[in-house]
Amino acid sequence: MQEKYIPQTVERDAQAHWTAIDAWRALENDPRFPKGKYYACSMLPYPSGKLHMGHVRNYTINDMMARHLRMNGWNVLMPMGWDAFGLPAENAAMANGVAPAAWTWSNIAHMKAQMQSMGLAIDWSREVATCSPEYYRWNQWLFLRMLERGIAYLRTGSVNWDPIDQTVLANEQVIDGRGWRSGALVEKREIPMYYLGISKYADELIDGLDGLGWPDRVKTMQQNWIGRSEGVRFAFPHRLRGEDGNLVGDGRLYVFTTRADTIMGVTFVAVAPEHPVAALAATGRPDIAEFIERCRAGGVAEAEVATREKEGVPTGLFVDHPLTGEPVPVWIGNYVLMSYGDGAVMGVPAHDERDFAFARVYGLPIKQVIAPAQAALAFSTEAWADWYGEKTNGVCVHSGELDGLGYQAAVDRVVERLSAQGLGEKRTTLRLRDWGVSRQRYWGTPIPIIHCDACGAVPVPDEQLPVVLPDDLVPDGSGNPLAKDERFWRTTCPRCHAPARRETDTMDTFVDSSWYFMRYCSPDATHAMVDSRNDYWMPMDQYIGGIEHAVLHLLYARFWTRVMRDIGLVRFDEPFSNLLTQGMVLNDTFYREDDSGRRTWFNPDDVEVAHDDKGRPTGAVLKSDHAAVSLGGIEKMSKSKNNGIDPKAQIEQYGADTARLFTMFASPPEQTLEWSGSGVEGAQRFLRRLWNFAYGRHEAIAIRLRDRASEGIGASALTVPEADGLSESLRDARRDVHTHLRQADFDYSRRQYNTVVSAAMKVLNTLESLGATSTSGQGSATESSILAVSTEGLSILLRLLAPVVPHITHALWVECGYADTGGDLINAAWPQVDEAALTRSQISLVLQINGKVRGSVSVAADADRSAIEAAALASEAFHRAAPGQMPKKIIIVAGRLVNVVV
Ligand code: ANZ
Ligand code: ZN
Repeated sequence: MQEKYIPQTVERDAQAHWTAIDAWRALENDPRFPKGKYYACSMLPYPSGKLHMGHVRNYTINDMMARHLRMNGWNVLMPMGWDAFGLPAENAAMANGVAPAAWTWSNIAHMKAQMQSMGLAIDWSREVATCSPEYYRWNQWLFLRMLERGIAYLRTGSVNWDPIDQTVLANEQVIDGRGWRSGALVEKREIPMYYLGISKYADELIDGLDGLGWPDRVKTMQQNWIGRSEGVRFAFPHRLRGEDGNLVGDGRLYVFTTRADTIMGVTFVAVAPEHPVAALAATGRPDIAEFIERCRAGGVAEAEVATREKEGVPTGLFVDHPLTGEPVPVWIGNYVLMSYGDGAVMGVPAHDERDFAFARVYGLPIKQVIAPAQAALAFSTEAWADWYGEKTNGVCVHSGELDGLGYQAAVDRVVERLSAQGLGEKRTTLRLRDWGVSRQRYWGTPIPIIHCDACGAVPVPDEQLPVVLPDDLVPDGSGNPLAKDERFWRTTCPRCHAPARRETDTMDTFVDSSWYFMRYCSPDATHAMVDSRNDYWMPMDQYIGGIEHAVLHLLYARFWTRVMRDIGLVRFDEPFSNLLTQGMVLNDTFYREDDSGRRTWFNPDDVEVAHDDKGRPTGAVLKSDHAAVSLGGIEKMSKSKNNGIDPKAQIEQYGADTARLFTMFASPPEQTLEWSGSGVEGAQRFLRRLWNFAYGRHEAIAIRLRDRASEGIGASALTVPEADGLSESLRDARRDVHTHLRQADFDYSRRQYNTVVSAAMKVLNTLESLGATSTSGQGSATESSILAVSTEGLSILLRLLAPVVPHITHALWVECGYADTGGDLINAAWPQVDEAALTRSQISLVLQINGKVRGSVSVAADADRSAIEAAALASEAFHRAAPGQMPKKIIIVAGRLVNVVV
């Protein structure tokens, strides 16, 4: 055995060993694992080429879980793959003139090597890269099935158009009205796109959340995103006619409201700029046309619409109030979304905050129709007060027959009146829109459609799948290169065989991540998207990833799974039974500011920080020039703040085990983690201590294990059969070890890995305190007992730590001889708590005489009152402090003290 801990060799050897025995290949129904399957998976990374600390943390959590469960008898699957399509590859291509395919594959190779250096128990035989035709052909195949069922459909939609990147942007790619990448002012455009009908699944997607072991906040985010709201849809009748002489919308202007109880407070109606009534108003009115045009610029993102300055124009048109028949003016409002409800709202400025703001800008009447539950609150038209919008507590006022009614009663009465006239009914409205999947991008899954002049949009026949994406194109920033690549788009119509043109749009990359975790289960299925192996592994038992995917990715995957279910491919509804969202990794930031206020950020590695005696940072200088830099606070590791720590460098310097130990120890998986150089050093020191401890005893332990094995004792060589005869201090030590083991078991089960590590550290402290034995361990009876307890203790410690620091524990398991009888550590049975070791046979009570501490007495742990009294009076301490005295009273505090009053 090496005297010194050299992580690089230890890790290389352990990894080579696991590879040689193909340790991580997961097999369905593997008889070695009686507890059944456990599928634990991390969200697949985008192959940027470099691991960052967020990855390290994510995968270590996953690995710790996987290894722990495996040792506990579970058949664990932990796969890995690459979310390999998407914009960054195109951007890199433009910057470096290299094809996205080549760039992506070389990044995958780099990242895979870095991952492998972490020693993760990944079954690489199941690796999936979403940019490979074997994978994305099934995106195409399922898309065609969705087309057949009407789940996928073609529609013209209003989309965010980035005029510089020449692409449609998702709402979340529009930031403050500008393209997230280009910074260009986003325009609205109408283009034909394919949509997936996720909204049909909305109820299921909400209701299904109930049974999931997910963080509540993620469930809430999904609920809010779907935004199911119960309200009333009704019409304002009118006599407005279009240029063709017909009534616009059959003489009805529909609105959706969740506050039908406020219907008597309507002082205007506002329609979206894209609404047909707005178009009608614009005929012959250039001022209105100009306003509508102005609204077209700017994103369609809701958050943006909600916060923008309220602006509008009066149309000069009127509709009738459905209950009173009074004329109500129609306005065009920039805060009304065409895509929500009916694209029109009843304006109730007294009780809706947006309407209030709008009415204040344009001086529209504000009519109170709800009185607060607390009579003392007054209403004012000057400023908005919180209670105006309160839904459930007020009662109707100034509302005729509704007066005095509460929310629900008023809504019911209004619905009764409206439906009697055939003007309205209760209605559930969704915020969720169908999923537009067309992207005018090269690096994605080609949409399998052929456009024929005669036949229209014709699906590519299944036997022609996959429609292969050419992998040698280099985008140049001027639109989609597929549209310029004749080899790709020139084809013949599958129906009439005339020359035709392939669709050059590709699919949103969220498609790729919607089912890759099922492909892992049957990665080599050539004739089907998934096969029966998927039924074995899925649903996934534990999914692990960042909170940034709380909404879209998880929602799309849940939808996609249901589509697969409806097509008969799977038999479950929910793909992810449990979800763990790991916290972010943070680090200090350092910067200098130039005269114009522009900041340059310096990597913490290049900075030296001075601390005060309480460890607080007092200042920092750049190592290179020794001049001061400013402290920018602790922030999420990011490129923009240059505060990332490169895992590769860390692993090269300290080894993967140190990086793993530090990230697991520094905080529980779901909390943020603050990077700390001294924390890393501490982790390394602990591993050195562990190594040294084992080094000092490995020969003796190995001999003991061999002797006992030759006596046929085998696996029980790890227990301490002579426990009864142990000295009190050795019994204490065993009790410590088993108590920490029990704590660690509990913490493993609740995934609180930081305290698992601290329990292991305490075990090492205990074992170290036993002292060493001679090499043979055959000396005195005491020595042999110490060796027995050490042998057992170290075997527990190594197993306890194996999931977090698998390399060093593997090496020590072998060096100390445990592997000779017990086999590989990765397959070792999880240590069992010895209940007998936990019970204390003797406990020590503080002895007080007249309330003053005079010493202690040792009694049996289960001693009763009279036994404790007798022990106290017989004790040496009592005779010394109060010789010959008679006790007047004896007070006992169970388990703690005995006080003799004399
Ligand atoms: C009148 C009213 C009075 C409203 C009141 C609210 C409070 P949720 O709950 O998010 O579904 N609304 C309806 N369609 C809209 C559209 N296309 N664009 C913008 N706003 C629209 O919101 C429902 C409420 O959003 C509806 O109820 C409507 O305003 C508004 F004291 O109607 B309410
Ligand atoms: Zn045709």
